[in-house]
Amino acid sequence: MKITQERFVHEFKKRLAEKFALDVKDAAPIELYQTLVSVVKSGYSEIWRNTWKSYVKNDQKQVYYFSIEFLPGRLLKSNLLNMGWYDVVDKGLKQMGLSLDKISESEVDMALGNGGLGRLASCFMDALASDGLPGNGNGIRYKYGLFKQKFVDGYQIELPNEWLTDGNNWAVARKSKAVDVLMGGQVHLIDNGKYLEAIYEGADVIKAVPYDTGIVGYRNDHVNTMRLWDAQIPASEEVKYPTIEDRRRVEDLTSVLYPDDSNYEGRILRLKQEYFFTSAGIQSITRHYKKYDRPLNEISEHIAIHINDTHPAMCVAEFMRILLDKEHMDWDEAWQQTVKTMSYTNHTIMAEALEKWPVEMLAKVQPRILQIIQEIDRRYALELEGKKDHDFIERTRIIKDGMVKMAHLAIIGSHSTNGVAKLHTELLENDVLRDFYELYPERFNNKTNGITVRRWLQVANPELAKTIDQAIGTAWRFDAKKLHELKNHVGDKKLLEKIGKAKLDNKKKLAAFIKEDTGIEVSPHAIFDVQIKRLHAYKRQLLNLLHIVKLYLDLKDDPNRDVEPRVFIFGAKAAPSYHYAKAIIKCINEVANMINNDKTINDKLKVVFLENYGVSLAEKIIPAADVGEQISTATKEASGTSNMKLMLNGALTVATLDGANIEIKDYVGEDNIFIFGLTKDEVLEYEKNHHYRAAEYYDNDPVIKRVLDAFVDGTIPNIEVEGHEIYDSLLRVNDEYFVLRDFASYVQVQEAVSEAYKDKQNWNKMCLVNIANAGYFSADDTVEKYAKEIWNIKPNATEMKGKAKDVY
Ligand code: NBG
Repeated sequence: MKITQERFVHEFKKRLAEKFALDVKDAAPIELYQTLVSVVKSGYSEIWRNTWKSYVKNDQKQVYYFSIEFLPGRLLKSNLLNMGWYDVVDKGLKQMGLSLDKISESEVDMALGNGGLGRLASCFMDALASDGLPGNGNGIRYKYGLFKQKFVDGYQIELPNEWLTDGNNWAVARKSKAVDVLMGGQVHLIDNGKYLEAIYEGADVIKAVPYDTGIVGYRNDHVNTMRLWDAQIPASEEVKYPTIEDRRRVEDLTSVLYPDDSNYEGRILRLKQEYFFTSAGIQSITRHYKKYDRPLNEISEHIAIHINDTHPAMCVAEFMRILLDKEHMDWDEAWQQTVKTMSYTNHTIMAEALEKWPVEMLAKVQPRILQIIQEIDRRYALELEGKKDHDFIERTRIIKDGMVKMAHLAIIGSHSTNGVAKLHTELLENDVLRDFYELYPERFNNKTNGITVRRWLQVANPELAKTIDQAIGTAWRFDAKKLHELKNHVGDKKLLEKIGKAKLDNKKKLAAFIKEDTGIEVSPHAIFDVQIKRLHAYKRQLLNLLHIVKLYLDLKDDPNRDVEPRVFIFGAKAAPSYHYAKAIIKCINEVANMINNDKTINDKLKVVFLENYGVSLAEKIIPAADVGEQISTATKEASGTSNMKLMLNGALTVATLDGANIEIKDYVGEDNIFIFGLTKDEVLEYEKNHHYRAAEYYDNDPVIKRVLDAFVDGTIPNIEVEGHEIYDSLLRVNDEYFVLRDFASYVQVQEAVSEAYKDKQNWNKMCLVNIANAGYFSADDTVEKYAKEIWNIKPNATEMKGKAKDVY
């Protein structure tokens, strides 16, 4: 829909009157927000319909991206930008005395994920649409998103995140597209003379209702769908659930994201969720496919199904179930189609995340799926007999010692397995999944992660985006790689100054937010040093904290020390049952209290831990960051994506040679990044030979000793329990993540950071080099590679990209 300022204002007022019987001046922010959403939605609804129709008309191959997490964040600004409406709406709202920024704050983040995995899925959704590719999301519509984090006395408290209180304004419920998912009970296979019929007895029938959200492509008249499933009770089954409690048992299936799986009940609920959204998705895909009378033995030429991490691995078995039980295909043909249709991404080598389910549990949740997995496993072992030795088969089979290994199911049942950064894929091939790589070398490939430059630069950092436009024009807004043209401007002092100015303005804004949110006063002229990600031992927020304590103790010794003032900013949630991570949060908060209230250090150090880290908070922090901390133990972080977002916004990275940091270093060059710490080979060597002795570092390095003692000798107040826990984890449990081993090297590189910051012009030049290279991590390009090399899907024939360029 073509929009002008006048038309927008007219439409907005009309809808506000219709919806709420209000004038602009009487409307509350949430009413303004809901009105704006309805205008925006109507602006793309026709394109949404047409996009879908064109897929059908052109019989286009589509990909379905199955992910147990999606973290879209707020959609308002990003939709406006992608539709090309941003400026018109911004001005129209101003004309009515309103502010887009303020209205946008009324939108509750759609926080249906934990961290990198979910955010990547959402960046990919945006990129699929912006590339004009036929791609659909498939996930769960949790009633409660990731918990809301509060700090009380420095401790993390988890509150429910009721994101649906005001309804979700973007999604459309499509009750007519509901499907039934069967769970529990028993199954019998009966030979009816023609085929084996699966008879279910005592199974629960759950109605899966899809909620569709339009995913608007960037200025290309293309809108895809993210489909999230809700669990309800089918009318036919209502009598089975007479009480509210009974009903709740069913509806709770989609209540919370990652129910606490520290107990049996939590684990079984999680497994049910996995089957629920997998089955609902596969059923709706096959139902749609059949509508057009296409032969099922060609289905892999028309659809691709992507298994995002192991949670949707049951796709393999569910797809087989439909082809075998419903379509009566023979096993070999069904298997061939399944393997050709499925592809899988691994997102971590941490053993805890490679899911395994007890056979007994799967039998309870879906006995037919267990049967099919057992048969896949049996045939797998049979086929390898005589070709591979016994140990190999036992190591790689799907079911072993009463456990079902979901990663093995995903690899054996798909034609592609990829890692998410070069190093990660190399580790999969040579170490974690070595056997499978030996068996199926052609299935393995790397797809380094990417981010959507639209949200993370154009929306989050309009100041910098404009500065870039002035230097190199606007083509980068369509093709992020073009940011590399900035490299021709490294000597442009005016531009460097402008980049510095944009950063300073963003820091002032963040400083104001910090003051309002926490009461802490920080100077925008200090270095803003940022670590934002999930709290996990391997990500080593603790290393950052030890360094902060060192700097503080140095200042206590000599308050006049010449140090570059720094503000350390943290954002992180810890899993509710992850005790150690919560102890680290408590310690960071207590160190922050101690430092921020100590007048003797003349504001040279500040520590700010912002509550409730999520996509929207990240959009405030990242544009203001000078330094990004990417300090995981080498080999442990599969890729990282905040590293990409931060560099894109002109932050310099302090990094170990881990995940995508290595590729960042290769692009920007060693002079424009701060590398420290053990390498992959050194870490692997330590892990193999067990000759690391953390205590030696404590005994031999007086700085380490002094810093660690501060955790247990009362120097840092209020951490009697947590301080000891951390001290013990490093010295008695021998420091699993080599924090002490990397400490000296970390301190050294941080000194180099402080030194570099003194020369502002050179610092800004380094920022520019980082921005210029960040376009190589655009999700648009990453997704294009998935499309070509894995899914074999093509953009819509009448791509609008070129056209949109002209109107910009
Ligand atoms: C995470 C990795 C990150 C990676 C994201 C996206 C999981 C299971 N894995 O390093 O830890 O960037 O996935 O690939 O959340």
